[in-house]
Amino acid sequence: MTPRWILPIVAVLTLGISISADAATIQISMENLVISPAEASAKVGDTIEWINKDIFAHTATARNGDFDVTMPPKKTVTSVLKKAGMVEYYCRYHPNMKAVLIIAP
Ligand SMILES: [Cu+2]
Repeated sequence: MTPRWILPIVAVLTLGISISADAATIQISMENLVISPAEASAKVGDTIEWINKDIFAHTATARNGDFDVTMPPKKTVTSVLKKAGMVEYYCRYHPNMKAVLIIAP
């Protein structure tokens, strides 16, 4: 039989490993005034690579104020997600550009 004290240790180890191994980089691109994917899933600690393929600037501006990233024309900007939540965001210059980022804790 497994001693009782083993289980919490195993749980902590598994959790620790999964947190570090899971930090991912997610690419979100803006091209021809469209954000894709329109809905992306990520986790706190993940890096978003915002890729602007257009010849004008875009922003990824969270409606709840959690982030506001500006992408110069033809540039890629990275940001790290700090807060969980379902965040709707848009481009301040082109408000028709909208997408959702679902950030797991
Ligand atoms: Cu824009």
